[in-house]
Amino acid sequence: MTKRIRLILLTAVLALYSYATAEDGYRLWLRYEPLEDAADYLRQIGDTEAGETNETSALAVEELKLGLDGLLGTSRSSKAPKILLGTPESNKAIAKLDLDLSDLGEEGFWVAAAGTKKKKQIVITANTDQGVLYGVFAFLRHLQTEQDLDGLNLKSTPRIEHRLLNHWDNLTRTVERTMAGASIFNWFDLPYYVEPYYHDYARACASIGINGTVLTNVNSNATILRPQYLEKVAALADTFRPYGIKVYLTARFSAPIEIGGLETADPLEPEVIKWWTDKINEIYEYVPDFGGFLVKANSEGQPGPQSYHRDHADGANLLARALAPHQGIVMWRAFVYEFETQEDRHKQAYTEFTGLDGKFEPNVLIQTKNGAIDFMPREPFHPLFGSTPETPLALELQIAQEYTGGDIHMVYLAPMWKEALSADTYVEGVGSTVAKVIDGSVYGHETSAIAGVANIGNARNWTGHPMAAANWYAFGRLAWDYDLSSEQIADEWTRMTFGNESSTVETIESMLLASYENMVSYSMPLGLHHIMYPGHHYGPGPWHDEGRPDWTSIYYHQANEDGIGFDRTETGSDALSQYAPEIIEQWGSPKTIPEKFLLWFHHVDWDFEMKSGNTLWQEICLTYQEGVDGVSEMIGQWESLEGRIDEQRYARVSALLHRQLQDAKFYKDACLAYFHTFAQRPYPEGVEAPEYDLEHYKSFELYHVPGDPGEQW
Ligand code: GCV
Repeated sequence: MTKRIRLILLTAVLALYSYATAEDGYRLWLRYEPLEDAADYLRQIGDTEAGETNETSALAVEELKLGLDGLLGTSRSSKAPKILLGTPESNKAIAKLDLDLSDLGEEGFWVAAAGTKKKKQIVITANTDQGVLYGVFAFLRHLQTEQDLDGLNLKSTPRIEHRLLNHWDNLTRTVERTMAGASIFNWFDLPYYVEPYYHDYARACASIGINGTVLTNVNSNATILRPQYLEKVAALADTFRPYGIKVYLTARFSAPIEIGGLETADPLEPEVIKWWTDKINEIYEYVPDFGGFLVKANSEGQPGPQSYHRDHADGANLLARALAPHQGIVMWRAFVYEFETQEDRHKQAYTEFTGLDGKFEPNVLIQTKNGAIDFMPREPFHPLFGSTPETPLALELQIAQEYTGGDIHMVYLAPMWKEALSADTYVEGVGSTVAKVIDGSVYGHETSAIAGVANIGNARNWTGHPMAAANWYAFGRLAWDYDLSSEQIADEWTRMTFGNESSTVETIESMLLASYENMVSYSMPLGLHHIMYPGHHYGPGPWHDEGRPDWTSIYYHQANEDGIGFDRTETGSDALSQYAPEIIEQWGSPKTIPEKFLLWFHHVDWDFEMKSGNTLWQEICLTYQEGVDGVSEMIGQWESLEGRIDEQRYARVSALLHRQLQDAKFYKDACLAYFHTFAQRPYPEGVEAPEYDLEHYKSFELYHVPGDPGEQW
């Protein structure tokens, strides 16, 4: 072998080695790296005594071993307290403890110090094996984040029954509005080849309590319902089942025509009813625990019952009746609006669905986005929440960052979701929060659901941006317990993902927690909304005025020489009247509305005096600038971590933050240059005036933006 070949071989081996050992993000928050205080924990954690009965309990045992071996090393002292793992049925030692598990339900868990002073034990138990698996993840999280074991007592049950990811994944493997690569679902290879990473996906979901997944895009055609595809769905369902994850599909309303050979999809036609009943029975033959359907109907070009002069209740009930014998549910989306109608888009879903309240079958939930327009960086909560006493509402959040910087910007979304969840609808008095509407407690509904539009693709680290995994994590944690704070979730995720070194943790947490407000400030501050670039939605387009009015920007910001903002009070579209009187009173005046929603509900003079004493124009400019400065600060914070973060993640986040800064500046400059044409007032001190004239920003185009549906068909 020549010297040169030896060198090449050596380089290749080294490259392979560094690839294999690199911190590529694949393990997400389940890294189980050795703990600094391992010795201390080892005195308190001994062998595991498990009751093992089925696939799920075997997973719990395996996960616990994997976690403990990673965090503490593989040897355990026989003198240290034993871990008793299992249900009272599967583990006699736990049965002997005679614990009261009556408040844990089907999925709750209890992880606690047990035994006597002399014979200490740790018990991880639940009523079901699924609960035990959740308990294991909770225990490992406790250790991974270096929490104390003294007085260990983690008892938790989920607040919401169905906690789902919604994949906007097409069968072609493109993914709508996600930038993390192609779809993780390799349909062509299924069912013959089940990718090993499907297990890792399910495991990650289970670790944060997600218990369902909708595999297909709400805009998908009906192909998924063909037998050839149902076989593939069954293979995924079999893989996910042991992790407690049910599969759901989207149901294209015109399926009876598209794949059934019928001439109509009219929900009241007997042949259509028969077709769906047969189809649903067939699905259950493939997937006995199939969760049900998610449906986008009569929205953005999708077919639906209104095409046959029927209403949404007729459509949803058609599917619900056929699913009911199998315990399946229908999540019928409230995201419906038409451009033919003159009504403010903000008002349409409320008008539509409050009118149908009481007409839905009990296994129908109306799945409603957090706000009435469309996952804008900041929206007031959707007025439908609390307005359908007879119908359970599911909350739909978007984990994918369609309007919040794609997969390029570091934006931790928990604060946005907390804002929606904790918003008070006042429908049944103070404290009727959106969270309590969706968990069913406000109106006593038994079924409850929450959905997050997934930000996952086949990127090696699942979410593309290393920090975007925090949003997947936060969604799951909030779906389980919406009372967790953004800070706590950020703390857990950071420690699990980057380790427990205190200044690293503090720095990353501070970046995460500032990131949401920064993004709102540099993109759509003070209640501005829907001013993004059309089509791909990445970057600004406040000038956009072509095509469907309700898809333009000018429809929403209404800027003119007098001022800016959408008047949704009595003098305008009156969308505000869809909220409770307490809200109308507070939000009805530009003087009393929280300024973060000002331009959402009011058309305000450029010289309107803000709480800060600035004029509106000055405040807009200063807020945009603050957002940009916030990103610069994040860069400084990140750079302070150089050498303390593995190179691979350090470099990727660094590069992305620099791009984010450039984008933030562009957003600010483009919007200010455009709004300045109306405001015609000087830029206040402290604000960098746009570098170029408006034409420069208007003429800038991005090509082939990932996730843009315009690129996919
Ligand atoms: C899946 C917005 C998005 C669409 C999305 C739609 C929806 O309009 O831009 O990509 O379609 O919302 O939620 O149905």
